[in-house]
Amino acid sequence: MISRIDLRGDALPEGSALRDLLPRADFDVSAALEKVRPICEAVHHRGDAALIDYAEKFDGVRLESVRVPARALTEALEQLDPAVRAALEESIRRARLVHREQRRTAHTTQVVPGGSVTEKWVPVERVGLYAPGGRSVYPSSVIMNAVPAQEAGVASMALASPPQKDFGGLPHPTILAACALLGIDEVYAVGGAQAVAMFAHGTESCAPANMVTGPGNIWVAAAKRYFTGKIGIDTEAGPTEIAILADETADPVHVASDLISQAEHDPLAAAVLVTDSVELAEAVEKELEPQVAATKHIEDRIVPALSGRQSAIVLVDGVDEGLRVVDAYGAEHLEIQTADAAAVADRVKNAGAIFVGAWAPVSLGDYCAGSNHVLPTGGCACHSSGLSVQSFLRGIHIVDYTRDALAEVAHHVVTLAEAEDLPAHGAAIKARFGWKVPESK
Ligand code: HSO
Ligand code: ZN
Repeated sequence: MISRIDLRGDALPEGSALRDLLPRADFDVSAALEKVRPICEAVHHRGDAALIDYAEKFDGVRLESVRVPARALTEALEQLDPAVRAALEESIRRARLVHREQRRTAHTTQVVPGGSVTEKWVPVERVGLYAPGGRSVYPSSVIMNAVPAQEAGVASMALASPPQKDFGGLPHPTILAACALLGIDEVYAVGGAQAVAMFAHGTESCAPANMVTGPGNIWVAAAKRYFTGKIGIDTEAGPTEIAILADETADPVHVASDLISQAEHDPLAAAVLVTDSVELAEAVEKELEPQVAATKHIEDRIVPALSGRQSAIVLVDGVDEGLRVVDAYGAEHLEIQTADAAAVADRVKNAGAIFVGAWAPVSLGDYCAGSNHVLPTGGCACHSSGLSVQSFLRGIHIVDYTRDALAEVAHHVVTLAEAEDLPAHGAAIKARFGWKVPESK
């Protein structure tokens, strides 16, 4: 069901050559760009009318209005299964604990007497959250997007999610209930690329947002790329990935179940086991069969995900080589199931999030660890981090210099301006000192 890549014996190649040996899904966002362009343009020019037409075309419902009435949110919360409500509340509580501590306070650096730079942190004013419908109705993702935005102090937040035919054209009731729990009262029944376009341009019923975050399919990712520059985004969010670095101390039952847990998301989801133990590799291969057979989304997602070219068991000579492999891969989620897992985890450089030891599976992080589950995919972990309070803040430098502090450094500014052939830059300094460069002290 899952292929093997044997990297034992020879020395591992360096950098991108090593990365090229590792499996990865095809997720070609640029090819989808051309397809979303007309949708983005239609929403720009025709506003709500275009959103209503696309809902009919893609979601099979004719909407009166894209705005979800407040009463639908209250009703969804009232009808929510009490156990699901309790679990969502606990997830929110833990996420708040962690994200609250990411808040930043302004800091002033006294560069010279009379010259200072303060960095203040200002939340993005308005954020649009996207929550997918269809195969992935994830109220947990609403939490993971909303909590850091709220803890950052974002004042205005709206959510869009596709209208569901089976629910009278409203977004899925658990998404609405999650919004109600989080205090999000501005909700739109709009899906896909159209939702990103609605937030980017604004329409008659929805004011434009400065930033759009949230998971979605390739069309949502393409629309985010289309509008990058006009709006801020979180990540383009490709298919989910789990990598597990394990040695002979790992329990194959846990390893197999964790690989399957993320394969469950998508036929393109990636499950990669990196191990120096052939015994573990064999035991995991054996264990996958009955566990896959006993679960739900077998043929449509798990089997294609595990047997796809994006998934593999990678054999390495030792934990050191394993670390090089997982660093080259840069997984969205990385589990360390080795002896002394914390020390091994400490050495990892590239991963969206790291899960240490036998009792911290990715499923815990997906829902209730307190950590964020919006994480970089596709190897982006080597340059980006997961969603956090920081994602919703802008650091603004405030430069404050006195006359004396400017005079002291004026000759350097003028020299650099001349070196760059920008004499007017230098003149802006000289104008303040009778068109002369003040004497350097
Ligand atoms: N593992 C997914 C998030 C998720 N899992 C939502 C369950 N629900 C990407 O991090
Ligand atoms: Zn998941």
